[in-house]
Amino acid sequence: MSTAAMAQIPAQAIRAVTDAEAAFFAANGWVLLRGLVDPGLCKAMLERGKPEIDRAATPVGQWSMPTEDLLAKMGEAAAGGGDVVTEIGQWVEWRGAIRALHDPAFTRVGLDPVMGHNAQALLGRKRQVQVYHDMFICKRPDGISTATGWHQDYGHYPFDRNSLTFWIALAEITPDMGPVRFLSGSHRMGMFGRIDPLNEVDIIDEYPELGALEASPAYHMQPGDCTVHNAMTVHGAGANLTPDPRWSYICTYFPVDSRYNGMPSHDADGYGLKVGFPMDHPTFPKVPL
Ligand SMILES: O=C(O)CCC(=O)C(=O)O
Ligand SMILES: [Fe+2]
Repeated sequence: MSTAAMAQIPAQAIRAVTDAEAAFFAANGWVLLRGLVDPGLCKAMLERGKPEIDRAATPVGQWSMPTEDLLAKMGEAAAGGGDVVTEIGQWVEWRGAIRALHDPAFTRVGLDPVMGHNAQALLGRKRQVQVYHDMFICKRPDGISTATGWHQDYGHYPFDRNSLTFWIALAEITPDMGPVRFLSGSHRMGMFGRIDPLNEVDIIDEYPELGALEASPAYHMQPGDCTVHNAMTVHGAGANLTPDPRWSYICTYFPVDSRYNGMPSHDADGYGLKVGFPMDHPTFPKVPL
């Protein structure tokens, strides 16, 4: 971020969540936080992230790599401490701006103490949190990136506590760009397995009771607006049917007392973590420090 751009970002770049927002999150498993992040900081993140997306090795829209190979490739990069850009069909992502690169703009958001306090307020636990993963995401335009299938994040994470994800709009996102939607109350209905957006199982076919839940609106979002979802909340997104890319940044946090469960993961392999112990490694920074 240039010094001039940095100077325009206020010291308080993230606002605190309100009690009403925390109560909504507890009841529904997700919440929309209007104006969470300073728009100037979102602009800085967008400027830094856009060129990274062009590093995707796979040609646009020609994602054909088998899931295992893709995950292995991401794992190698992460275990080597590096960032990685991957085209996964539903989006193209740059993973590791904070964890691998300590990028100043992304770190400014993800490691802001207010984010840590917000995560605690929403999870309803007074425990410091740690960044699990962070991703700058582009859902490609004109339906090139496919819809994000309904899924629950919990089954993908190699630790034993509940966690949550902040999903921040970095540019205007209209309803037909595929903003993330949530099945309200699904966070209280148990585990629906590791149904991966990368495999083609329809979670609502598998668990018809989910079909009775109300889906959240496809919100029209401005830069800095954010949705947060509980790792137990079923969520998905439509394809981006507009000619403009859908730009967002995701940061996932887990409580510091979480224990590593040893499940292979391209975000956690290669750091010497011990099963049954906290994930006390600098690649999962603590917030607030
Ligand atoms: O950006 C999307 O379409 C989905 C994101 C998602 O699954 C997540 O943030 O957990
Ligand atoms: Fe997800």
